Amino acid sequence: MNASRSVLGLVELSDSRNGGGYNSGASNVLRDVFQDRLRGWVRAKDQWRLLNNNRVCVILKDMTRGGELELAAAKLGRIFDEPHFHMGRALPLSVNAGFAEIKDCGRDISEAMEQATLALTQAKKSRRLFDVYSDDCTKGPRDERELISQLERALEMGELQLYYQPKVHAGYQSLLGAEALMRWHTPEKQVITPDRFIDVAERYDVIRPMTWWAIKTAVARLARWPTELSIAVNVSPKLLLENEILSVVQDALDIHGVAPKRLNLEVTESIMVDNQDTMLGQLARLREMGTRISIDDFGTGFSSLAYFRDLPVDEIKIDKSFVMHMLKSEKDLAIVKAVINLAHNFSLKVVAEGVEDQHIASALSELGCDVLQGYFFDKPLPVEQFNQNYRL
Ligand code: G
Ligand code: G
Ligand code: MN
Repeated sequence: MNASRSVLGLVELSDSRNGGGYNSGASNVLRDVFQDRLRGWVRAKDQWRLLNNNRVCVILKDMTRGGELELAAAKLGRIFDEPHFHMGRALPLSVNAGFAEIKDCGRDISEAMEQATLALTQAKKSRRLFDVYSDDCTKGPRDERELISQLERALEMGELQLYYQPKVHAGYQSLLGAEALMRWHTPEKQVITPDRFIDVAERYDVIRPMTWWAIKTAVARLARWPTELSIAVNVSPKLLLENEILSVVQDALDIHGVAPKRLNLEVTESIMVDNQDTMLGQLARLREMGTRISIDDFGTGFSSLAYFRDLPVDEIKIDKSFVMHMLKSEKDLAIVKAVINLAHNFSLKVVAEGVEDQHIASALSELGCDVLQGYFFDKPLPVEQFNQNYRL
């Protein structure tokens, strides 16, 4: 593993200050100022080239992985902090940058160029100074151990956040609550979704403190939301093999004085694969405490009709793979209908996930589905945004 790397950066001067553009005289001046200041930023060993009047491509050589890129980006910000004074007028300057690692050292930079463009777009969209492109193989942890220690640190440093995706009443489309979905905001200002870390976290036990954190955070949130709203937290089946979850849930509810029925725990069907008795026992205890239990991703695992008879649960969530295509695929529609009817016969509520448009929402409502969740209503949102959208 090489300790250093070359990074391609795109730096763009924004020219839309004060609502409009600069006049052409000023924009020529700015182009010169832009280049002058960039010269104060790059090091002798770096290469750079003007792509157009307000965009440059930079190749930063020998960047170590220990935060050197972030330091360089911070310096870029400082260099453009001061406005430029032209004929007695202050011209504000502002830049955005996108960075990407050059994997194929020195030869083909077109891929890095594309990735840096994506990062730049992302940075502009989110009004950040810079963004760094990442995917599973470039940036990010080299191996699982590294990911685990990063996750442990992330938890300690408060880098994990719960995003909230609304669950709405199928008939009235009114807000019933939300599913809490974890996001990791890294110091490099990336937002990493759980598909990149939950599996590994489960294998290495760090899932335990992460889940306890999620439960406590969700319950604390419930204490600040109207009492008719609920929050669902995803719980890995293996945590049902131990008693600890019982006290974590009970303590959180007691501390915040939250009614247990407002906390929903989502578990996948795999609870029925191993250690059935233990898991069912724990679910029953959680339910006796008053919390609600949902079976998540229903239909994708080893679904068995016996679930309807044996599982101490309140709600079934039909997996989005059936819901998303139910208006194009007769078979998916048949599955959705069957699950709704069967669940209702056992007095279980049915949630459809993956509701992406109005047609699917109406169809589900007509089929008697109880609760809807999906991009049609909202993506998982940071809590501030959720509160704002739903006036909480
Ligand atoms: O938005 P989405 O990409 O958020 O979630 C991807 C998957 O990660 C889902 O299957 C979801 O169940 C899982 N997930 C999200 N947040 C958590 C969490 O807090 N704990 C566990 N165990 N799984 C989660
Ligand atoms: O816990 P579960 O596996 O059900 O997690 C829900 C996952 O589904 C999350 O990754 C969430 O971001 C995603 N999701 C939620 N609504 C939609 C949707 O309408 N369409 C798609 N494609 N994914 C969705
Ligand atoms: Mn879920």
